[in-house]
Amino acid sequence: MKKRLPALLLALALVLGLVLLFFLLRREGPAPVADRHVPIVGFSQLGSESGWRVGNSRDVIAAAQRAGVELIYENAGQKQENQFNAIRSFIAYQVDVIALAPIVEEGWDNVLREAREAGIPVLLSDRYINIGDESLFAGYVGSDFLEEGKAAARFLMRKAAGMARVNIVEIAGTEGSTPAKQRASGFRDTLGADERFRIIHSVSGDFLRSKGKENMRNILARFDEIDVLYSHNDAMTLGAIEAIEEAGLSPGQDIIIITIDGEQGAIDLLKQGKINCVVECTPLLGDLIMDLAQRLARGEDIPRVSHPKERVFSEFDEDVQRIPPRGY
Ligand code: GYE
Repeated sequence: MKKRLPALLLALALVLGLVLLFFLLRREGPAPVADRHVPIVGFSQLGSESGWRVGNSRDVIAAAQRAGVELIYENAGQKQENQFNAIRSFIAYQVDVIALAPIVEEGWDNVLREAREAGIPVLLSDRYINIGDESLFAGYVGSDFLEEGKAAARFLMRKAAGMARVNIVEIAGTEGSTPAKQRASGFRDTLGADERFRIIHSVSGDFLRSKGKENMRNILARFDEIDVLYSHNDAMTLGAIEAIEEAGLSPGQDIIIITIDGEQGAIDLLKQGKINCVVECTPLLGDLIMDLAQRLARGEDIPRVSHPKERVFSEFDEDVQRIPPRGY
């Protein structure tokens, strides 16, 4: 019995020493594992349909590198089914945050419920969704498309002052997508009850240059008196302008051209007088996305909606020739 006492004391001292060491290391030692963890973000991009989209992908990838975020990038090639697959793979991989640029508004309930069950927050970027339970996503970062449609109409009202009749053709974006829906309704809301403005034809060009050209060719064959082309994005506008020129008409003169995005190609045509108005929609959302994703990864709340600052470029500006390079 007596011989065991020193051994017990020694063991006790050892345990005390270890406990002390543990607390010392905790205070001054390396950061806790949770703080050192590099956030992993799974980004489901919807496709590569336009220069805007390509610029958006490039910007998100660069912003992730700047922010020290590990990015898993999946491009769905314009198919919602592929976005479902990407999200499910992010869940299997146990990413910290899912960033989703949804191609259309409907159909996300099931897959977002799966993300919720896995405890992974979802950040919407670029486009919005229509969903019964809005708590299935944490927030949205992207443009105010309704305002873009309104800005397009405000330009037209100014440009058309003194015109007795304004026949408009509209080439719209992907059916069921937020920008296509809201750019159409914002435009109509602002033109309002003024009967001079008549939208004589509206067709979807799926945000693709090739379909912009094809649609415009058909429109020119079918209608004689077109005063305005309102096109939902620059890619389709560039295609439509090709068709207008092939028909022997002068874009910007014979037909007023209003477009949305602000790609370099469209700004160049504004400078040449072939486009009359470019409503800016910036794809440079990467830094904003990374900032919000990092906050979500830390378990913080984020604003429900974040819009970037945007402007309108038009022939009414004094300094059109001095618009700096756009970067997309
Ligand atoms: O205007 C278009 C792209 O969702 C805002 O999608 C985006 C739109 C953009 O293809 O060029």
